[in-house]
Amino acid sequence: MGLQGIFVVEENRPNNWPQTLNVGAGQVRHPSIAVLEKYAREYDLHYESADKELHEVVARSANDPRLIAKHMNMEYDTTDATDDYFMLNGRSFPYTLRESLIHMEENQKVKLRILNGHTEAFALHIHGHKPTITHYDGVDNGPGSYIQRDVHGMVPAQRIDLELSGVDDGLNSFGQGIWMFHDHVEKSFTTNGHGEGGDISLVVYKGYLDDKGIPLSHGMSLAPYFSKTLWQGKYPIWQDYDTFRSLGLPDLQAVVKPSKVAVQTTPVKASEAAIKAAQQQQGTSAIVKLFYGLVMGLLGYTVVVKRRPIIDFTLKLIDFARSKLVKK
Ligand SMILES: [Cu+2]
Repeated sequence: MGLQGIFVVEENRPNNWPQTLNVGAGQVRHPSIAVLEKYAREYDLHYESADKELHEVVARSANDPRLIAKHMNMEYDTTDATDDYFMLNGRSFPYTLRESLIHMEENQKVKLRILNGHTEAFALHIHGHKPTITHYDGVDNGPGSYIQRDVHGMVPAQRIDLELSGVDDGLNSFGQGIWMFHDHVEKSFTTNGHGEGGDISLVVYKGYLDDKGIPLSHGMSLAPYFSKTLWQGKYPIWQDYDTFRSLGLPDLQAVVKPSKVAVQTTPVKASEAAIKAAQQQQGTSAIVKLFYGLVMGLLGYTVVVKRRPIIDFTLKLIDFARSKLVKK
């Protein structure tokens, strides 16, 4: 959380004019000449998360930097913090489907610049494709470093550039259609604790969009996802998959009782006898320990103070033993 963005430095070449500001959606509408020489399109994918408690801390600080600093550093505990919202280019599912799609065409290559702005690790998975990493934090380390794989892991603040290929050869692409892409860290496909949400979006091939630019779905409507009931957590997202009601009607009002309680919330009290026994044990052992401490202290003190006579006595003893041995 915080102010973040992707700052792209383009090659210093004549006519290499890039788009200077890319807001929302992710698609770079006017990529540089250098990018267009290799790719059909370019997308910025900025992943970010937000903790509603932190948001609340800042909101009640009246825009006063002193209050913000006090609340953030002394009240808000980062070690206990958990993110509640996971976004791709500032949007969470289903609004990513409206604004952060990756458009593909067969045999085309698309450039993706990805920033992990989450507070935790991130694992980008583009279904049906195996993209190739070309740049690490903006650095091209040469062909030996280009790695093609299924899931690209990133730690916080890392950036990678990927080449997404639409060559349908069972390696680069598994064919045209609609493919999900998302962070494989499970909590990041939730929104305020409800699934599905978070930073899920789709790679959509040409011909798989409706006239409004929304991905075509088969046998179901995406409309309920764009209603209030979804983000209020009142719409169980998979229920419409059984359109013929072959499973009967779900009993949404059923009361669920957990079979066991994982976390004890009521304090456990020890019996009177156990408390007495513990007190007795603690009492005697403390006095005994004190006595031992006193004895050891006195002994140490005596050894230090009377060290001269002790050393003399020891030397005499050694001399005596030696003289006895020599006589023999
Ligand atoms: Cu996946």
